[in-house]
Amino acid sequence: MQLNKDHILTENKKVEQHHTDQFNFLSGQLDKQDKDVHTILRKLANFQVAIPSWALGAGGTRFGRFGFFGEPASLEQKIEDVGVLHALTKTAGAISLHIPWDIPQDYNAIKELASANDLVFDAVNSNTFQDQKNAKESYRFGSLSNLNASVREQAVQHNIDVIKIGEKLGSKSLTVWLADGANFAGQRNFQSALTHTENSLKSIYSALPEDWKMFIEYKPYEPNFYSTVIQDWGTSFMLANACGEKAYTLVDLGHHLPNTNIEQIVSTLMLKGKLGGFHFNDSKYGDDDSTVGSVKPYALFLIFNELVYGMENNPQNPDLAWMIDASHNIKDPLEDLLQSLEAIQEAYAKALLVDQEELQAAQSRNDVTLCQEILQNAYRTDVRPLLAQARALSGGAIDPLKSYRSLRIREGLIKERGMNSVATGL
Ligand code: AOS
Ligand code: ZN
Ligand code: ZN
Repeated sequence: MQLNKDHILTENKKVEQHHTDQFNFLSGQLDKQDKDVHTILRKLANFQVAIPSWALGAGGTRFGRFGFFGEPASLEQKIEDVGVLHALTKTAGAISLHIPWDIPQDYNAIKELASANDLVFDAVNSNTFQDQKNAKESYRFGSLSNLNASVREQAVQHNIDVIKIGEKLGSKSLTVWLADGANFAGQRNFQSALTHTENSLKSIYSALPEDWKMFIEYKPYEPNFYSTVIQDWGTSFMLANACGEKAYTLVDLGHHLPNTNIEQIVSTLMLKGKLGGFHFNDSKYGDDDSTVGSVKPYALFLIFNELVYGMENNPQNPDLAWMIDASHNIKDPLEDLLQSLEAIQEAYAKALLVDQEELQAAQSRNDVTLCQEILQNAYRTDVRPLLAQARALSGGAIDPLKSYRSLRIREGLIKERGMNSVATGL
């Protein structure tokens, strides 16, 4: 199912007049506030977010999985789904693969398909949280942290294999998320688990190509409910420092205990030049994988405010790898991703509206009220016409979700793949 430009242009025609009115009104307002609309539009168009291969089918919980009709059953179909998202939004120009769920059969064909869909390969993800068929060792009691050297070696080797697969596709980074931890108090010696993990990560790091980065993701709990070896940003930061300059911390929004000040974490890591990757989602309780911006949009804006500050003021921090990390039951996954992409761009656009100089001046006068006003004024601006304009200028849809529905894309996918296709790797 490939969307062509005419489909999108026809859809845009239907809403063009309304959009133009909205956009002209907003850009007139922003002009009066001395905001550079063109620069904002350019930044929005350049902001590309990777889609993980596992977000395209319905996920599930241990209580069940309710598949979604027309799910992609192969890597090719996953790439086509991301192609649809990118054609509509022009902001999803990358796919992130998970190995072994997404091992390509024919590398050239996969690369050609990706480039036909205008996609590049983002970070590759290793998997040492599930036992693989025919594997010699089991990860039941951990992988990189395991007490048994031969389990650790298998897990290290898997990560090296993943790097090799990524190299063939043109990926430039490896994301390591470890499920390792303990379910019961007293089960593991914390110090030996951490030491083994550090040494294993160093072995993986030493196999990293010169122009690659390694992202170390942290998470406080789940699937282990008593302790997780890499539980927080501090542990990840420490391990990244121990590995070397190509290793970075990865922040996943769902991986924090309730009310954690994530914007402050982001700011600290960027100051130290160690924020490498970002996984977007939203949550009410834990790693809920809810649609980005659906529960705490103001928190997302505050995080973006720090990201924008860091991108402008911290040359010591590299460009970030942005990704949506969600996989949920119930909704059409593509519609969910369209909503997430919109929420990300919305928070970014609002953060770009914050007058950093004015904020700094208010901060230096300790004018607390004004500081808050500056942030809230930006947050309360309805920036959606900016997003639509940026998309339209790049050839995307003015209203991606409406177009998705009116072009009956899901119906087309069901026709092609059937009602009961099952996404691989879930
Ligand atoms: C797990 O909770 C992490 O968020 C991972 O980044 C990712 O979701 C996982 O590797 C996919 O199963
Ligand atoms: Zn994640
Ligand atoms: Zn997660």
